[in-house]
Amino acid sequence: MNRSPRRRVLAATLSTTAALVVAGGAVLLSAGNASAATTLGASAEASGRYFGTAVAAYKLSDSVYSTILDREFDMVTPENEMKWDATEPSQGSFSYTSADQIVSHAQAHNQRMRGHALAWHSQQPSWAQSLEGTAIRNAMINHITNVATHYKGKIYSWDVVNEAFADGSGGGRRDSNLQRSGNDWIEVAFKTARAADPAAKLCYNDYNTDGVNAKSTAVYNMVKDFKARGVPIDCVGFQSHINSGSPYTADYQSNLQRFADLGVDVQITELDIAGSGSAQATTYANVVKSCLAVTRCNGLTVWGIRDSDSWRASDTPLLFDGSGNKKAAYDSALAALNGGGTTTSPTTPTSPTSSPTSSPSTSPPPSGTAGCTATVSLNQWTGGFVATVKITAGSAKISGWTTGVTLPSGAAITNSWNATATGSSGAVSFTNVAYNGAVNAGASTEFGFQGTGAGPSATPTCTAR
Ligand code: G2I
Repeated sequence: MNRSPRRRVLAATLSTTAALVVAGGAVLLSAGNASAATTLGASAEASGRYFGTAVAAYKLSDSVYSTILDREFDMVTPENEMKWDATEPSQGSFSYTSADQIVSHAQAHNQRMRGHALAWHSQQPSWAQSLEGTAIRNAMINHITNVATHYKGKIYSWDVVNEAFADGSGGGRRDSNLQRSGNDWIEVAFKTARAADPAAKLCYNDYNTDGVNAKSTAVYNMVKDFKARGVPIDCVGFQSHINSGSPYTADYQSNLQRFADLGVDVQITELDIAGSGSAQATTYANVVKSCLAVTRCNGLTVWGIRDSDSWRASDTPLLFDGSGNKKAAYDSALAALNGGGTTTSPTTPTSPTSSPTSSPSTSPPPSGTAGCTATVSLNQWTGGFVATVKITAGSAKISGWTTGVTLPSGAAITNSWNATATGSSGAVSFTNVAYNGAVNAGASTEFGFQGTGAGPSATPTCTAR
């Protein structure tokens, strides 16, 4: 495999995280009880998800803050440090000190990173705010290329474009210098990010899109169009800043699901819920349950740790009080994570399922039996692809897996992660690495690979040990 040093660092980080989870699971099993995990991150990982938080670099030296961060969370979003004004304060001059500090902390504590945000009308440096037309377009492309390249291999998912749609009933784009550069600025941003870091999931992220409404439907139509035209988009972020003006609604889950049905992952990216006591706790549980009920909901991120860390501190919207104590909302979110069980059985693969004659059997074991199944989701562009393969155990825990894919003629694998590949063209098999072989009944794990040419079109085979 053509693995870069950065890729190895990431793989090592991920492996340690997963090993801890697996080890934890083994302990629980040997104890012979159904004890649930006791932290947000571990509980989310039991269903193949993450639980993250926004982090401010200057708070990492606060031991109350960092103790909670490292105990509870397995995903980190820099609250401001990766934004345009922070990373390119003067044109062409890049500054990564604060963001790098957060990435280093995350790597040292087995946490993955959500990158936030590459292209946004807000928090642009003053030099960019004054640009229009071709000048802002080229500045955006250069910015995305530099920042996504700097963090290549270290980012689980990027908020490539943030908050590009207008509020209200019109369902249109928000006016900005980026929008005035041409309606195609969003797809240009996604293509630029893909070229710079092909392995990162690329997300569109917005607020007031947390139920079915004119704004979320406008985003939905854009994602549908992007998928139809092959614009590289992998996920949609739902910020979920919930308060009386933007409440949790009964269609929260079905809204997530309709996006997932387009063939993208969904993520809760900036969760905070104004309020206190049991009302707040109930809403936290509802949001968590909604994510757990959607197979392609990868995880949740809260927008800060303690209420006092929140950008809306007076709303007391987070899971820990100002002293770092767990609130009722924390207990409720944790209980929902533990009660939510594992991800549901695999869905129909999002890739076409033509069956080349060389392809091995593609029939999964019938439900209710042991073994494993595999599904692949593909992001393809002219000349290349990234494949994410999800392995799901059947009705019994498995201790290892091997999955087979058949690449079309002319295609070749250039890189893979979280699995060991045998072969690089034609029939290729992937076997678990040390940390992700054990998969509990009904639970899932993921690995990925990247290649040139066209991606595999048939459902992968899966053999369990
Ligand atoms: O506005 C809330 C969030 C909405 N979605 C996108 C997020 O990126 C956004 O985050 C917030 C941060 O939590 C705030 O911390 O974005 C704000 C700016 O739009 C951030 O506030 C800024 C203050 O406005 C600045 O005065 C301050 O210098 O934080 C900066 C760094 O502390």
